[in-house]
Amino acid sequence: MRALLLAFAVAALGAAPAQAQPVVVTMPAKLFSPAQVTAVAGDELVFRNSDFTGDAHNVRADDGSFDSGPMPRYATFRTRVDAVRTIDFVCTIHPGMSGQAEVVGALLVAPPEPGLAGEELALAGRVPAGTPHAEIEHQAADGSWMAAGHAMAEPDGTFVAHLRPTESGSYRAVAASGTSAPVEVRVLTAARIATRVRRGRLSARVSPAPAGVWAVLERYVRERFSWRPVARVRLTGGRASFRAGRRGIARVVLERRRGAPALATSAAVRLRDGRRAADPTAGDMPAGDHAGHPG
Ligand SMILES: [Cu+2]
Repeated sequence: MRALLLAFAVAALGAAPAQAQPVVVTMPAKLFSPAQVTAVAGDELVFRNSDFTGDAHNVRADDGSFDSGPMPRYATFRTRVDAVRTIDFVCTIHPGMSGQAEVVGALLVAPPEPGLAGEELALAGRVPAGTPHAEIEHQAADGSWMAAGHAMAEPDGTFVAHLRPTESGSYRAVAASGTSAPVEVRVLTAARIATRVRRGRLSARVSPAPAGVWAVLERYVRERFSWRPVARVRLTGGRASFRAGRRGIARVVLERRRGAPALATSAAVRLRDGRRAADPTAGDMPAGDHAGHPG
């Protein structure tokens, strides 16, 4: 079931065919493989007798909604599943040869890796082919579901919703056909970057340490009044190290890929002694404490 969901996610992120997707179950021996499948309402279940021994099989729904009749070797049986429900099916020839199809109104898949708070995350999913869009809902602390986003669906019902969650939580997709099972979206709290300067090297330590992130060394260029990236390394075990020299002001920025918005930015430091420096580009920001507020 998990592998199937991931396959859906990949399908949702790639090119989309313009029709409902087949959900394939093979019969490689006296068993259904996979024995548990998830289909979206309107999908086609496809059963294939792939048993090389030459045994005939069949497939019959317990609720009487389909019956393939005898299926010789290499035979295929297709049936559309429209209503949201759980269908138990068996091969009547072989005792114990059974499986289950869960027909859902919507599917949602969470990213396998946690993101950072505030970072854009893609949640792939599927609604019945021809459904124009899916709503994404987030579970609030009191257990109620709140609108969290919206995704346009491809003609085949696949969609990708882009969210910027700030904390871990449960999400689900909602369409006219029904609601997906909730998925857990994991979000790491905003990363903090500590820096240290020693003998012309600037070392950065990031916690919590996200996976698949680049650390970028930026130098302040006075003539341009701006920060400029000068080196870029993979963050490994939460650490990155740069040859930075001993002059000027530098800082470290985390990014998911080149040019993506910064996930976190360190304080600016003087390379001469590693002391914290005021960020020269933040000069117009209110700094320090105010004596008080009027009124
Ligand atoms: Cu059988």
